[in-house]
Amino acid sequence: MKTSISKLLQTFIFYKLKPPAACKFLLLITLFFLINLSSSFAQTFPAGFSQVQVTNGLSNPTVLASAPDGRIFVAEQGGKLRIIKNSVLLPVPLVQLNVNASGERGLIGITLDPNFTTNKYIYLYYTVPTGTIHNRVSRFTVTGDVTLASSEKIILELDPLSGATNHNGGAMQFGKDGKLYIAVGENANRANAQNLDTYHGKILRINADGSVPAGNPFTTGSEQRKRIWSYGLRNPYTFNFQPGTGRLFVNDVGEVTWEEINDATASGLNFGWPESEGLNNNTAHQNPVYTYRHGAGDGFGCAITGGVFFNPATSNYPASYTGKYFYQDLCNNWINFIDVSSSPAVRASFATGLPGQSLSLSVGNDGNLYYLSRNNSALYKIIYTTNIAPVITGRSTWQLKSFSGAAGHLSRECLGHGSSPLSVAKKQRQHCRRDGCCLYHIQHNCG
Ligand SMILES: [Ca+2]
Repeated sequence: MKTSISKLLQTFIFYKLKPPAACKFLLLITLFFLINLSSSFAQTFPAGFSQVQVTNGLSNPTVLASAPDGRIFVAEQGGKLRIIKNSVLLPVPLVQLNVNASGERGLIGITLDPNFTTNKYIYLYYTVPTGTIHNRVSRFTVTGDVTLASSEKIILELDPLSGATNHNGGAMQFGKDGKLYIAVGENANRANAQNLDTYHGKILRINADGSVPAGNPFTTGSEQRKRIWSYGLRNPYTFNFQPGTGRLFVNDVGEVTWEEINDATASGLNFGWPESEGLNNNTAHQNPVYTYRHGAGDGFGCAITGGVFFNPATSNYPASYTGKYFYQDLCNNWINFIDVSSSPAVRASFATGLPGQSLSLSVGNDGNLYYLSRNNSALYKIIYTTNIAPVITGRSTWQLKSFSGAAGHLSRECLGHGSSPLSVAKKQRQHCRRDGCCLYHIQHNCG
């Protein structure tokens, strides 16, 4: 954070303004512009939106989770669960697991217990490196900024993996029903997706202790079958429940043509893989809510790596974004959103030119979108600031070295110095740029 901000604040322009003839109070509007050093990404956002790097220094990040206490947990593929606390990446991981991190394996899933504030439970999805290599879901208990490995309680052992190291899934989240939903990839064996006697290629629904809950679609047969919620999936790397409605959207990474966003709210649905992909006429298969093609450019891609309903408890984003489903792609460095109130869902652009290999798009407790970039080993948040045109009403020789702030409060402030000995009576932010730096309206006593 400190590094990124200092980089952003290296350049400014200030205006010298002459005082009016008669003045009890001089209203000084100081305007400055920053050269956006991240412009090499040529990022674009809607007016008022900009991106802030929260931290870098993450090693192959795979997924993030926001805690109610404000901490952000980021899983590193190699087995460390890192903590970002007050925008600082703590050097000591919350927990470090011994994992197999070949290909797409490793520490690839995290979710917090709905009662995390009181029970401190987190659930991790990782690849067990010894014996028969397989993915496992375990619960750990957090104590402060530490999780003792000895607190591990194994919740569910998934089926053995083949030699293929890809298509592991990993997403987990509790539903409104208090059940734990788990996304499992088909382990690069497409037949797994339609085989109800393997966990591979499925969305699972289990009790928090791993047992089979009431209400699943298949009530008899193998242990795997009884835990299946939906099937016909290839690599559901991420999914998300809509707050309030409990609507469940699963982002399924496609093969060579289509990426899918599937509505898995209802039980027992077959999303078609490998018999179909994208929109199709097979009535046995559930068509995606939205599907986009592989290819170059905004709206096209290679692998859907994040998707989230934008329904935060509070946010300063414009209300028009509430209820939209934001999603991202691994290859073309964009974030789009769809309006799911219409059918078919309508796509809209949101951000382009983002850092490469972005994933785990999430809504933070502060009402901002967050995501990870593997290329930059970094965590980003997307902020919105009101866009009020500056009005220059006075002049002075005040010099601003730099100011920056986030919406609603002065989160970072690097005050410069004034060449005139004026005392600031009131400072009010007027406008924030997309790079996170703001213009302030400064009223000071000139008498
Ligand atoms: Ca499908």
